[in-house]
Amino acid sequence: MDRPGLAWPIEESLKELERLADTDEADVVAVFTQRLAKPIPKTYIGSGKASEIAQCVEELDADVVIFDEELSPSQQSNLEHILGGNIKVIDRTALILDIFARHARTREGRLQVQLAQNKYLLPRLRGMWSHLVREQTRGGIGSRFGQGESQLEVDRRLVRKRISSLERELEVLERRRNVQSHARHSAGIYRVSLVGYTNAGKSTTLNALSDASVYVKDELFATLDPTTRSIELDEGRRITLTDTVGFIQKLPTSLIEAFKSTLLETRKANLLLKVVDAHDPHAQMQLQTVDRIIDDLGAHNIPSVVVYNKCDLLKRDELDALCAQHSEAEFISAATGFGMRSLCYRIAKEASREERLFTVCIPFSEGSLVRTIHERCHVVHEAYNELGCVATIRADEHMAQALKKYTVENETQIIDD
Ligand SMILES: Nc1nc2c(ncn2[C@@H]2O[C@H](COP(=O)(O)OP(=O)(O)OP(=O)(O)O)[C@@H](O)[C@H]2O)c(=O)[nH]1
Ligand SMILES: [Mg+2]
Repeated sequence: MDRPGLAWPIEESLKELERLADTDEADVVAVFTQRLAKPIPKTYIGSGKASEIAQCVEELDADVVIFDEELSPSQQSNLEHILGGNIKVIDRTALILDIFARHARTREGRLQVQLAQNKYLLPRLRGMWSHLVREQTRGGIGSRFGQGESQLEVDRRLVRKRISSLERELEVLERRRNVQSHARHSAGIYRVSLVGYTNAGKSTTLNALSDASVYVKDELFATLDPTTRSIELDEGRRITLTDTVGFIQKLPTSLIEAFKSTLLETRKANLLLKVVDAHDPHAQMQLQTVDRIIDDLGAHNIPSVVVYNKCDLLKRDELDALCAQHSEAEFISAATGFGMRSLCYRIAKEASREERLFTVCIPFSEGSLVRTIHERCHVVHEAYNELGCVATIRADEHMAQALKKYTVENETQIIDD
């Protein structure tokens, strides 16, 4: 529905909805728009438009009508009534939930999707009854709702019970993940998170920078579960790089709530790489959406670098213009390797901003500490004397505290001693 104040032009939003439908293996046979000042409370669209859709649905023998914005439970069932027959009416949220259900691989991912589905389902149970009964014969989009429960058992009480049990299970997994991420945090390793619009090339970038083999596909929401890899930059510094679920405009609130712990991991990063598909005509709108979601997650104070990916698809003059416009950004092609060295250099530069320079003297008895310093800090100068290894290093505050007892004012002090 086209109405004043929409963040995205309606045609663009509908094109994206088509891609979402395509990812969920549905063929789009017709597209309708309506210009209204605000939605009609009972049926979202006007009655004339609803009859027009009903007629087209019959002529084209369509199975599903997808609305680009979230419908209230009553709008959904009223529309089904008007459109008649076996037509299923779903909204963008249900479609995205269905894609997530297809793509969830890990236990945590599956539980998060089930939680989001059940939260979406709860106020819609009455309307869903007719869907579910019809599902027995039709299958397809939306049929993954209420997984594992017989249709007759689906009532509010059971769904509420399921929601609390999913929340409990997720809490346990979250605690476990927090212990792992705390271990990394206390090890003082610089953490970089890849964030960005879905399909921008985050996973491809992670694969290009590490030996990861994260699933990459030209479809929306290929990645749901976060992957972290430890990589060594040229100067010997170790960092972790995390790839996570992509963002989209109108990201359903039930999904944000269910994926909160995964999304909030972003807040623990030292640096955000905002990966943008430079070849997408809507790159800037996508970047704005990403920034809005980062704001909502409370991660806006984390230093960030915008990384324009897929530069191999740009013509030379397009790339030059983009570079001129965004001099602070990085320009890469994760597919061809273009710009990757510069990106690594930039990460190292950002990491060194949080660091200070100091000198330590590590006694010979603490040989393993010298190895740790090489792994986690940037060693500017290193020499050995009779006391041990004297190294001038760049390290973050955390590491500086951990090495406090070995810190010396300057190298001459050691030599004089
Ligand atoms: N030409 C070109 N294609 C790329 C590049 N980087 C990624 N792609 C393609 O873009 C598509 C999406 O890449 P992914 O790495 O899966 O993107 P993502 O950001 O992880 O996407 P989601 O996990 O779905 O949010 C795939 O078909 C990739 O092969 C690039 O630098 N150049
Ligand atoms: Mg991905």
